[in-house]
Amino acid sequence: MLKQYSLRNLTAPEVAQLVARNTDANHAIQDAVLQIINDVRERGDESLRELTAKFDKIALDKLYLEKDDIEELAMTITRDQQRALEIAFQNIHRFHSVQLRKERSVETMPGVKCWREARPIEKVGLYIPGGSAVLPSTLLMLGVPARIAGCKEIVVCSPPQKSGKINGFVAYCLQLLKIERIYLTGGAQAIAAMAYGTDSIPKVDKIFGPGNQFVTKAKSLVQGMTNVSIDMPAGPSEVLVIADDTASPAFVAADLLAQAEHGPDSQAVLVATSQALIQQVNSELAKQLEVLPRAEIARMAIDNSYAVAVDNLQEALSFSNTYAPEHLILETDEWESLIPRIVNAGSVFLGHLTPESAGDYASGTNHTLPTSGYARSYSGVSVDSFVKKITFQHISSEGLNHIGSTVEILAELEGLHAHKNAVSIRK
Ligand code: HSO
Ligand code: ZN
Repeated sequence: MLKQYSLRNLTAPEVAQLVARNTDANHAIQDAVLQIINDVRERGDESLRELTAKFDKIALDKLYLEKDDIEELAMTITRDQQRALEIAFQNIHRFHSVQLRKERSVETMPGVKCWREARPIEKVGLYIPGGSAVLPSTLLMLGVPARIAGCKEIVVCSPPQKSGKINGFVAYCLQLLKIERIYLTGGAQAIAAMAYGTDSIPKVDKIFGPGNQFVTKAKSLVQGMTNVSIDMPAGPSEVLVIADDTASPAFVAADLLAQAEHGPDSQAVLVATSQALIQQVNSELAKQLEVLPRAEIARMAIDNSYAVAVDNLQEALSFSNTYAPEHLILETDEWESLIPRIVNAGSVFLGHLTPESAGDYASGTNHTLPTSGYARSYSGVSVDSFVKKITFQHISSEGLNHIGSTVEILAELEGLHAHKNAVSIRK
């Protein structure tokens, strides 16, 4: 059950300790991941085959599936399941389409025109976690904005299933996205393959996608070791629920468990305005856990989680801002007045009828979000993540008259005479 704290009794260092997560203090994860990265870098496909045999228990000959296989697998799912994936696809597409807005050009001085234009990142790598749960929804969350941005090459990696293939849902999503190949590799080795390239797997410019602590560590490490960039450190999933006496303990428990079932390292934090509410949620957790197929995983995550009692919603929000949750759910009638006070959060779910699950799958917002406190400085994945913005400027002779002397003076004061001359010679 959730451990209970009272914010009033916690010192600042105790709060800091409570909100710290995913720290890898003795570098055990880093050391293991570094070994994998170096092996893939040196031995390419051979290393990928060995690591897939070791971690996924599959002996692969060909490291990818193509159009025909994908088509065949996609046909194994029911029409209802296809419809649900199509609706999710459409809503995600609708929400992300408006993100490609053109900026207007600005004349900073008469004749000096500056503007920005977006260009797609040419080669992107999408990591789709497998593990104990396969997440086709993640393929939609990454593939849709990549398509809207216009990326030329979309490389998708996902660990193979026991069958040595992928599941039909992932296959159907590949079809919706018009992606004709998927690479059968997972974990830190998939990240290394996309960062360095192997005979089978192309090197990409940017790597996207959530994963366990190993995948997240691999993304951070390759970013420092090559010229590849990453979307964000998106590690084990987490939620923070703020609840007051208008909340339904059953709804709150359901939301905490939806997070907890992701993995034993997931975190589900409850911030409640009374101890009594925490107790009610705890007994709901016990009840709902009894019938959950993934109860064992969820129980471990709940045991790693906690509840904090606060005196009022303002205090709750201040704790949440310190925690900087990936997902924040406001289960209170007062949700609207709290919005302006939210400073750090990846994605926010408002009111009693807005479960995180809606955003995880189908409402339209992206579910690839910053975890482990990175919501302090990172945004979730969007179309912006798949483009870079290039600035342009044009100066006319009128413009040069206006700006010339300013540049000459600034160049002179920095002692950079060639800079000054590049203006003077044009006058
Ligand atoms: N909660 C996860 C996303 C997900 N949930 C996928 C279900 N499938 C990270 O935001
Ligand atoms: Zn989820």
